[in-house]
Amino acid sequence: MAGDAPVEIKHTHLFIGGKFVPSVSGRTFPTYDPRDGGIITNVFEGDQEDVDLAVKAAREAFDKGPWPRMTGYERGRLLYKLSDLLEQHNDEIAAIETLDNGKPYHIARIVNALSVKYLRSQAGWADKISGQTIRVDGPSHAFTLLEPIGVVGQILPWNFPTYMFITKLACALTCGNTVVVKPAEQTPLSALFCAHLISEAGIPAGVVNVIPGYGPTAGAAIGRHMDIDKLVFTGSTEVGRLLMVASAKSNLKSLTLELGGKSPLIIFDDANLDEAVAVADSGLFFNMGQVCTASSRIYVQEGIYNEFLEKAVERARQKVIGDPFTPGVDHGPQVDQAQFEKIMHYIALGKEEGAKLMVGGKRHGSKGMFVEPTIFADVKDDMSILQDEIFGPVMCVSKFKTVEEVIERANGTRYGLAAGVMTKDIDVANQVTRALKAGTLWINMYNIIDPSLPFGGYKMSGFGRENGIEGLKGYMQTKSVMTKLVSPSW
Ligand code: TXE
Repeated sequence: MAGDAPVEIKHTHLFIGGKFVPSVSGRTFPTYDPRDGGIITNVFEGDQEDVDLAVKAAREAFDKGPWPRMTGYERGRLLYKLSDLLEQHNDEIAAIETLDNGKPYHIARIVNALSVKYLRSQAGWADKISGQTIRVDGPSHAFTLLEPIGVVGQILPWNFPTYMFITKLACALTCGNTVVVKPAEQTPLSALFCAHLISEAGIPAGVVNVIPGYGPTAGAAIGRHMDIDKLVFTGSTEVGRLLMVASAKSNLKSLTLELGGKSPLIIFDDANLDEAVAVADSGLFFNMGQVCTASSRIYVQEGIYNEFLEKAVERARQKVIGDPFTPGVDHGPQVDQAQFEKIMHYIALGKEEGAKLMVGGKRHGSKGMFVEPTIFADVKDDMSILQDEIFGPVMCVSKFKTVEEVIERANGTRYGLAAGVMTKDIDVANQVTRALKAGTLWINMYNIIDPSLPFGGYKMSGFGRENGIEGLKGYMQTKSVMTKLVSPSW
């Protein structure tokens, strides 16, 4: 057991057909504590054969089980029960997440509570989603049925392990689908803990199956499976591309892809400066920069550029870095060695390419995956640190003069997940909002999300939307039905 772990790990098996089982191969893999790199525990490692078993269980639960057949009201009731259980166990789940992922414990508690809100919000739709009656040209009565798609594969990232697990389940289950989920190999523990609550809530066996394992094995097996009807993925653009190819080469399963981002936050001269500094700070440094919507390109208008930098640097210096279980710590370790090294590589590249290092830039301490909050100024548009997703605590600040100029520059990456604008001028805010190519736009705020709002990307940040009623549509298919009428229609 690594470090000082204030939570006992009870679940390390795969969860298939309502039971915790070992992997077919008997193999396990370690999951690491990012505070010191030590092994927390070993988890059974799923592969193709385990995915096959999980898909079989999910298929059976979909084709023959009560889940898609029960009324929406009953399904919603079970999901509310699950919400209550998740809420009751929030402290324990948050502790598991902090141990496995490294985010400060108080943040894990807040984010997990937010995911319960998402579950409740979606569950409320369970008995309200319905098709339409449609007037057609002829003596027919026509309507549409909204039906669940079937067995859904979900491949998750490690940055918000519980939130990702719960919010993706919320959409899929509300509509009556069954699922096979692969948590990220870095953070399998909280999903396995939640699996036992899924049984306890009375959600039938086989509706949710959890297969921890690696991407190229368990993940790829989900991607190419002939009996998975839909695939939902959050992760890198590179793997998103592989999954599209896998779909094309297997059964053309439909995809929702939420991929990387390099989101601009544009701060105009007239913005409230202190507020702008605070928004930029949390927009980038929240969760140690491991957020798909992180404001990783900050464009500041020339009139306040120097003052903004001064204040942003001061704020970054004040961050309390340390053990994420220690109260008062707001900056923990990155999730693993690979991410740590990726970030250090980009910091070196930033210096090499001529960006001005204002603060940070080093490892914090001598063990664990801690990176100092880092700010680069005078970053040019063609530098790698302004084009690539670093996914770490590295703020890149650039100066601009005019609205037209900054719109063009802000749109100048392959990504389009989110963007923000800080100004008191409503006309400028409207102009920027409409001109930016991004799935979410924030005005005078950043990184605030809500269960009712659809979420997803433009360009290479992916396609499809999650959450809200639009998110549910991605988990349903439409059947058109016509009935012959013997009397004329009106
Ligand atoms: O992502 P991967 P990684 C970005 C971020 C980060 C980079 C790499 O820039 O630094 O991606 O992170 C599974 N077939 N994001 O390597 O590999 C994998 O097991 C099927 C942004 O962790 O995309 C895990 O469950 N699945 C992002 C999931 O994909 C495969 C969040 C994500 O891993 C697979 C995470 C394969 N061949 C990373 N290979 C966001 N949008 O929030 C891997 N996986």
